[in-house]
Amino acid sequence: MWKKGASKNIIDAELASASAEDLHFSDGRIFASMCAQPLEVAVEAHVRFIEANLGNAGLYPGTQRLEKEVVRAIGGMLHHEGAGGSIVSGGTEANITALWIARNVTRRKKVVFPKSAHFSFHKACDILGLEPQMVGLDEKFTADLDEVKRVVDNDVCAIVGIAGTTELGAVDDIEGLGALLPDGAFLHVDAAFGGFVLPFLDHGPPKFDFAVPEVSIITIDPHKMGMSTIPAGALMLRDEGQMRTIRKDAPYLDTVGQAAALSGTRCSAAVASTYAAMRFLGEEGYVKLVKGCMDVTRYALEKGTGIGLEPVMDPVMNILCFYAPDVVRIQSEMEKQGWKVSVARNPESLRLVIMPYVTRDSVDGLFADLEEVLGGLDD
Ligand code: 0PR
Repeated sequence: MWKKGASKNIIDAELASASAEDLHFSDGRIFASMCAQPLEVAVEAHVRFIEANLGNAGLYPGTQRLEKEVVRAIGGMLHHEGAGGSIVSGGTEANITALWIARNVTRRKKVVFPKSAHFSFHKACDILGLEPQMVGLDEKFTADLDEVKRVVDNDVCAIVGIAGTTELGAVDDIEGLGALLPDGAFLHVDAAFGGFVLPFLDHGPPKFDFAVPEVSIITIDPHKMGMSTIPAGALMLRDEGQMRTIRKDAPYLDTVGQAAALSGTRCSAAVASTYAAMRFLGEEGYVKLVKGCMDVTRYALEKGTGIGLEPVMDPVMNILCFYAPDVVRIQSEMEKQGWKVSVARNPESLRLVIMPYVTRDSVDGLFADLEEVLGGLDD
């Protein structure tokens, strides 16, 4: 610990130097992040609500009202105006909480999810003492329904479907999973990434949300394609009453004396930030944003095929993967050129996430260097 405090100028210089070591979205070189550069209006909202803590909601009726409005807006976007829920720290917390609720309601143990599921489901099973039952993928890289059918039984607490897989952006057949749901089990949809993309696509997105009657809970992250600040995830429930199954007494709190969230102190600035982003963009703004991302994604697809790369699948959303030889080496060679790309494992491929800050110019730059790297692979 420092003995004496430092001046603002010194702190500012130290922070500036640390920040200069970081990569920034504005550099146009990051193709491996699922978080966006938050909107200015969202950053300002975040700062304004920096001290709010919905962990003690009684002190913050205004923030609480904003949270209700945000939840209602997201519910409407997901075809259920009456949905309940809360703003949480991100997809991991939302997924853990979803399975926590499912376990407490059903008192069952088995969770069925595709191997494309985010690793937060393994964390959730670990913490909650649930049994993961992983199923393989079909030729569309979505949960294999035949396998799901084989493994479901009356021990199933939840089936998980992914609406926008982390690696490929594939969307599981949520209606198909719903048809296989055993009585009383939950259908949880992880739309952490896809939730702010699918509703705004112009090519007839697959049904993934509360429009599918079996869907019980949805994870959707404002801090990914929602343009909010980190940490903002959302847990959306068809039946808000189920939140009571995770409620704990907290008699000293200046609220109803009960808390129903995994976190105690909650970063409520993210509520304001999400409100600001959604209010500022509106549906029209997101349609435009997603269209921009999809245009750049298709442009990148052409660029890739133009240099002889084969896409793993036609991109449903703004994630694009190409088969390539020795992808790990390509990734590290690209890193030497200052590009951050990632590697998907299922199947092994070069993965590009085309977030709103990715421009055609940076795509041009990336593929020019990628072509050189590919040419030099035999050396
Ligand atoms: N569900 C899906 C489908 C996800 O893709 C992710 C995160 C989560 C849940 C968990 O969300 P949180 O990270 O908000 O808890 N997917 C990315 C990942 O873990 C997140 C990410 C973001 C990765 C920014 C890199 C990065 O620079 O790979």
